[in-house]
Amino acid sequence: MIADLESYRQFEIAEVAEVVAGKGGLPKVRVMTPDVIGEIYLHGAHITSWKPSGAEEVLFVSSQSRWDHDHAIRGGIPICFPWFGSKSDDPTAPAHGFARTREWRLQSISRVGRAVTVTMFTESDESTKKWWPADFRLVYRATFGPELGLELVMSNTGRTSLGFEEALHAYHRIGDIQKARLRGLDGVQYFDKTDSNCKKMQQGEIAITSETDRIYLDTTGAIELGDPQMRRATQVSKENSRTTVVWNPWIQKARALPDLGDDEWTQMVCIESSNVSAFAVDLAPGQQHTMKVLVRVTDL
Ligand code: TA6
Repeated sequence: MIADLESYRQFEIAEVAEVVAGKGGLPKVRVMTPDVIGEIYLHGAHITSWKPSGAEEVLFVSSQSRWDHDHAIRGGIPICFPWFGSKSDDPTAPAHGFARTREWRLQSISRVGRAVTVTMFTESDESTKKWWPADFRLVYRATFGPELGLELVMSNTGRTSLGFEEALHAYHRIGDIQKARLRGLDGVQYFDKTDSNCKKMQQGEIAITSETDRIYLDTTGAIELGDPQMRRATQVSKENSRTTVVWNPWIQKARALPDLGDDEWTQMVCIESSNVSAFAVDLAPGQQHTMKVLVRVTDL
């Protein structure tokens, strides 16, 4: 189904940003300037491309991804909210929450220096309350430029306190998972989801040699992803985020996922700035919480 794009014309900036029909006819904002190319879908406020000038595409998107209203896009940066993974008190609830399959609303597109900021939002309604009783407003600001800046702003618009989890579940495109290394988590404790959630301690840099699914705890530091195959390094820094999830499905899990190509596990690694598990966020009525992420790429 091709979306009616007329209502988005008012937001466009000539020769900078436009709203077009993307894959599956889903509307997306396409940013194209001499400094950067970027894409974000209204479906899930889902970034699917960031390519600063002089660099190759930074994000991985699966060739098998589904592009419809009922499924999350496989790749890019899904927003997990208001719970991470399965919902503890309801196994029928959608994994990673409902934000990544909602149709967000476009609030504005603005140009700031060499960057373009796209702002989208979603709010509580009957369909969210089916799963989660809270009143909330979630605003997402994505700034495409020589760096990628992300801000997830959560407001408790209700009269009672609430608790939520959040993750920016970024799929980083890499040349070869077996050569990639992640630095910045040395000495940090983590839950190993591939080993009955055993609590372990990271020693040194991370090399991915099998299915990896870890929640690093109480960590606010920056991560560096070294990719000798693509001769680049990606730095991910963050604010107001106390957990980092690292994921690669490896062979078997990749085969089991219908929307991921059997061999694509070699070309991606997820680095997820988040507040999950024991670091879920509590918000009193009227309060606001902002998680910020900044991504940079440099040549090796
Ligand atoms: O972030 C890691 C993780 O929670 C893994 O356990 C794995 O399930 C992955 O997310 C993908 O989840 P999805 O629901 O998108 O298939």
